[in-house]
Amino acid sequence: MSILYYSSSDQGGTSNDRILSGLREKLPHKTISVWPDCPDKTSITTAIVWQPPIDFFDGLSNLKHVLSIAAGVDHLLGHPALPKNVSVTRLTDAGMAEPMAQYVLYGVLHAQRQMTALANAQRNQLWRHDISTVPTQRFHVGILGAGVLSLVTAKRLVDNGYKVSCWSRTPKQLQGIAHFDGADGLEELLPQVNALVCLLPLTPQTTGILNASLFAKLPVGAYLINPGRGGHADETALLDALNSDHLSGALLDVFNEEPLPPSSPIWSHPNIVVTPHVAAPTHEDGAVEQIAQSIDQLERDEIPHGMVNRDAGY
Ligand code: NDP
Ligand code: OXD
Repeated sequence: MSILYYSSSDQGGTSNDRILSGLREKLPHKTISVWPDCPDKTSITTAIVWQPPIDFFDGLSNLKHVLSIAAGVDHLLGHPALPKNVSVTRLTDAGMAEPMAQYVLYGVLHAQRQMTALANAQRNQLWRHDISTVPTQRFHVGILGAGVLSLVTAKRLVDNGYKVSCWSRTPKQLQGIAHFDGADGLEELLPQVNALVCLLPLTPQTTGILNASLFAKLPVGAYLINPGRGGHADETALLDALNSDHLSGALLDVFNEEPLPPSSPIWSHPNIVVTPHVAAPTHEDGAVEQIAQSIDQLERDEIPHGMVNRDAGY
C-alpha cells in the first residue's frame, strides 16, 4: 500500500508538516508521497487529503481509500473527479470536540449575556443599564446535528445549566437532551430557541438550510452560531434578518467564500462576530493516531468508525 498526501493549507494553526511527519513516524513501513511529487501514481492505493485540487485524482488508477484530514467530507464528496468506487473515511472527534464545545459555549455566553448589544453600546458611549439576561436554565440552545461534535457540545452546555435540544435526520433517545428529527421536528424546535447552533455536515439536503424561511421561524432576538459550513447559510438572508433586528446577532466561523472577501459586508456588521474557520482546527496528534488506526482497519477489511456513507453524504 502506497500513500499519497495532500493538504491545501495550515488551517487554524494546524501544521501539515507535523501531521505528515507524525504519519511517517507512525507508519514507518509505508511509502508516503506528497502530491504532486509522486513518481508512480499507479502504486497509490490510499490518499490522505484536505481540499484536494481538481487534478489530484488523475492517474490514481489503483486508488481504494481516501481519508479526510478533517471531520467534514464536503471537500471530497463535492470533488468532481473523486472515483465512485473508493471508500471515504473522516476524522471523528480526534481532538476536535473539545475546542468545538468551547467555541459554542463562548457563543452561547455571548448571546445570553447580550454582549452584542453591550459592545455596540460601548462604541456609542451608552450606559445601557436596561439590557437584561435570560436566566441560564431558561436559555434554550437548539443544535442542528446530533453527531460526534454536537453531542459533546450539547453535554458541555447542559453541564453549564443551559436547556439544550438537538435536531437530526434520524430519531434518537438522548439522556438529558431533548431531541427532534425530520422536517416536523425542526418546525417544532425553531420557535423555542434563544440560540441556534449549526453543526451539520454540508450535503445537498443541508445546503442553504439557514435561509430566510428558517430565520423567520426563530423568535425575535434569537442568536445564530455557525461553525458548520458556509454553504449552510444564505448570507444575504442572514444579513436581512440581522438588519431587520429579527436576529440579535451571529457568531460565524465559516463562510460561502473562504477567506471571507474584503468586500463582504459581514466583516463590518456590528452584530456579527467573525472567526476565520478556527472553531475546531484539526488536532495533529489526534489526526495522526486516528488516520493510522483507520488505515490499519482498512487493510484488515474492517470498517473504521469514520467510514462515510457516500449515499447519505456524511
Ligand atoms: P457527524 O456526522 O458526527 O454528525 C452529523 C449530524 O448531522 C448527525 O447527527 C446527522 O444526523 C445530522 N444530519 C446530517 N444530515 C442531516 C439532515 N439532512 N437533516 C438533519 N440532520 C442531519 O458530524 P460531526 O459532528 O463530526 O461534524 C459536523 C460538521 O462540523 C462537519 O461536517 C463539519 O462541516 C463541521 N466542522 C467544522 C469545524 C470548524 O472548525 N468550523 C471543525 C470540524 C467540523 P443523524 O444522526 O440522524 O445521522
Ligand atoms: C473539519 C474542519 O471539518 O476543520 O474538520 O472544518
